[in-house]
Amino acid sequence: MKIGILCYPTYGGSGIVATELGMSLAKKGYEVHFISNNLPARLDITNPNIFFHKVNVQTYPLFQYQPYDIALSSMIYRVVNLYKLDILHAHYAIPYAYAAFTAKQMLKEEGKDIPLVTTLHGTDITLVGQHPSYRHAVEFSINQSDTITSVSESLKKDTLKLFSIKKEIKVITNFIDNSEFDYNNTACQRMQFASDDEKILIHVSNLRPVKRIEDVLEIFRNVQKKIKTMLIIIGEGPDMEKINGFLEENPELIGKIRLLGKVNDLYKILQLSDVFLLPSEQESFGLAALEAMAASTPVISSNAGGIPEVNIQGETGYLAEIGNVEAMSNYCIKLLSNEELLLKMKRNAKEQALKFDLKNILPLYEEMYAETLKSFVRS
Ligand code: GMT
Repeated sequence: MKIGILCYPTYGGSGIVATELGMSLAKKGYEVHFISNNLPARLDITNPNIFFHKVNVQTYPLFQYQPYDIALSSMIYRVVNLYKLDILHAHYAIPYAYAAFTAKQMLKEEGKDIPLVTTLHGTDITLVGQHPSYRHAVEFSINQSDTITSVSESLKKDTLKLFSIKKEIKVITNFIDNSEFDYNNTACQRMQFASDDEKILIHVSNLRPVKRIEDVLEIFRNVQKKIKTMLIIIGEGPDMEKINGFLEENPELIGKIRLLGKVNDLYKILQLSDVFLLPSEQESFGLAALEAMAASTPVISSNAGGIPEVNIQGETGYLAEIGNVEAMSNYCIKLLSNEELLLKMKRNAKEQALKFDLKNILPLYEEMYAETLKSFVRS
């Protein structure tokens, strides 16, 4: 089967899921064509079954805004024709499902067609998709998809509440390849960040306002008053300034917070951490929490969106209402001050991550492709 994957190339969750999915399919022998404006961050282009098609946006003095969506739909149309793709898989409604619909219309003019799967990832539904500038186009392109998938039950519920969707939405959760976590050398690498008697809190995100970095910082401030702790923050984004502002107001914490930006060896750093913090305002699934659990790191989070489907209260970590920094700080202190509890939760976190293993989720995507193709041929 030849699959066209349309996705954001950046470090965000939707791009990561799309890339990991495509690479796993390619390893199984599928021919996978990525179409995006840049090479996806984690894409291993050395696999002969993987192709990358860069969308070039031709600039022109008359354009105030560069027409990416037009260039994208033209590229989808060309790749489908040139490489005889069997199915298109759009990750994120804007602009991918929308541009794929336009490409399908171009193909229909020539008596051809291709089935379209759209995977909803979160803020395309709950945030940006709600804006009047995009709402109708988002609803339209979701309804024009042959198959719709969502990454959690919670996102499915939100989509049905916020839009008028005429088709069934199939839930296929985020996944993780547990075989990528290797436990060698974590002790020696840990020394680079913390002393033996110090605990490590970690937060990984694109530092958008929905991630509530101010809560992460406040939790850390409360915890380190009771327990010797340091905080690692991984990622870059618009709320970086809030961290700098916090450090200006709390100069005594400067040496205790390490800002690592974007890193290549994320999994290694997660493995040497003690607790992952995810106090998000919105989170359709929380891939970052799953990555932490796969590294045997328990999660203290908000109960936003799909997080409770991944982080189980009192088992793999703790959850509190969005913004309840006090509760999250207390949970953190409780966990870090009880070695036995911490060890148990680390084990539980890993067990939970195994349920979302690639081995279990990849077949669901394969079945979904097969069913989509079957009903497309019939219709
Ligand atoms: O969380 C982000 O800011 C990135 C975002 C994206 O759209 O790329 O991630 C979303 O998709 C991920 C993969 O399906 C989910 O695990 C994240 O929970 C979801 N983020 C939000 O809903 C805020």
